[in-house]
Amino acid sequence: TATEDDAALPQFPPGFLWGVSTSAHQIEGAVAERAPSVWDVFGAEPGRIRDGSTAEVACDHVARYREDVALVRDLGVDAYRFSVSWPRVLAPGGLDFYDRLVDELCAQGVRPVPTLFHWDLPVGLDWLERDTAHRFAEYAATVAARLGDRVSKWITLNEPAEHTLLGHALGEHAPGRKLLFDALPVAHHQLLAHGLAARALRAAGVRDLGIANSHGPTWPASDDPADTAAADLYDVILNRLFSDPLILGRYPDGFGELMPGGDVAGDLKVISEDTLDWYGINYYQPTKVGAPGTADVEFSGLTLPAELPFSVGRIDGYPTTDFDWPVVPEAFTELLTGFRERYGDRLPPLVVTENGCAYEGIDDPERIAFLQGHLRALHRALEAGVDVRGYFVWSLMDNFEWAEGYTKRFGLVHVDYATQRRTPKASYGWLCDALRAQRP
Ligand code: GBH
Repeated sequence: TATEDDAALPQFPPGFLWGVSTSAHQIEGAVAERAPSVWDVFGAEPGRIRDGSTAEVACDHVARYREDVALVRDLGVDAYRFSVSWPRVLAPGGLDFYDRLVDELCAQGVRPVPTLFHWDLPVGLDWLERDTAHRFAEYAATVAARLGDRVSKWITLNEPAEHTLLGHALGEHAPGRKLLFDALPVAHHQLLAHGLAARALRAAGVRDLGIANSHGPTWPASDDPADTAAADLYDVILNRLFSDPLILGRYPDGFGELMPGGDVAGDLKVISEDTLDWYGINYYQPTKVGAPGTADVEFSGLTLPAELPFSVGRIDGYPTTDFDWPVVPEAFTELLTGFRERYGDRLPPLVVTENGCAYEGIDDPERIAFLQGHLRALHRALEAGVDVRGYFVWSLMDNFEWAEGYTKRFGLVHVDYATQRRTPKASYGWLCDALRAQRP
């Protein structure tokens, strides 16, 4: 029928990797069984988390991982992207949990895809310190030694850009620093951590390695040169500052000089030489940027300091999610084709490591429309010749949404936090059917 056609997705290539994503701090709970992280400290400070909640229990996933893996299996995806909590690995026996999780995933026929750092830095470490990059590489080797017999696909870091911006420049995330441009060493040290960890993982035999970076097109507020210049700068800071060093081995003009360490050229070799088998993109929305003071200095509920050399404005004319982010699938096509245009043959295969939206409700037609629109947009990029190998929905289930606490729900599965009851949403059923239709 016409309705079924409307619901259908175009056919994706054979071997395209379908998955769902989560992260440790957002779902695990069981905080007493691990070392403290900067998010524990930050989350305990009054006023930091919108609903005054903590991630102490979250989805109680450490206790309920079997039920959660069954939900992944029943959804019919190939892979599950989760993160390993560095503070848990530091605790005695801390790797045992990931050992059990990986065993369970393998037993249920789901491919484990661990991310080694998703923002929950152990207390005592600091990304302003270069040494943290070396410590990260040692930690990566420890995890690979334990899980590498069953895990082939690895991700080093999640969104170093957001961790730099929100955690160290604007103070909206842990560790809560407001350094503005003085946060740049945090970017460099995370990139160096990726490079050093890649060396350690290569030595452990890893041949399927990626990073997950947040990216989105930057739309200038107008054709006015002041606006386009501000938009270019924003694009450099949020996008190219991270993708250029990884893919081209150099920083955008003017930024290498601002980085710490004395041998930035040497570091760039470590960052870029044989460190990626594929490049992961987390996409949520485009951003409209203008000269300072031209747009509202408001983005996703946070007010940008007026001294920044750009301002971020509302994108009108599109539906919005509960986060107030505009839903713009065509910007996803633009982003993916833009990567291909910018990097050409130097671009590794892409994997979409996160894409999703916040909406209330177990009956969630908006999420179905979002996913359908974005998967069609991804398919258009494939047709245009962009090599995209996989797509992971953020998120498997509702979880602790950082500074928003439990007020934003990104899950395909609803979580009732009072009872920890999991209920698949309408979007879960839709994706399950859509994936079945993809199978030969
Ligand atoms: C991801 O980060 C995280 O990896 C994940 O842990 C988190 O739960 C998920 O997304 C949902 O938030 O300039 O107004 O357009 C967030 C990705 C992308 C969010 C850029 C803020 C900019 C807002 N970020 N976006 S705006």
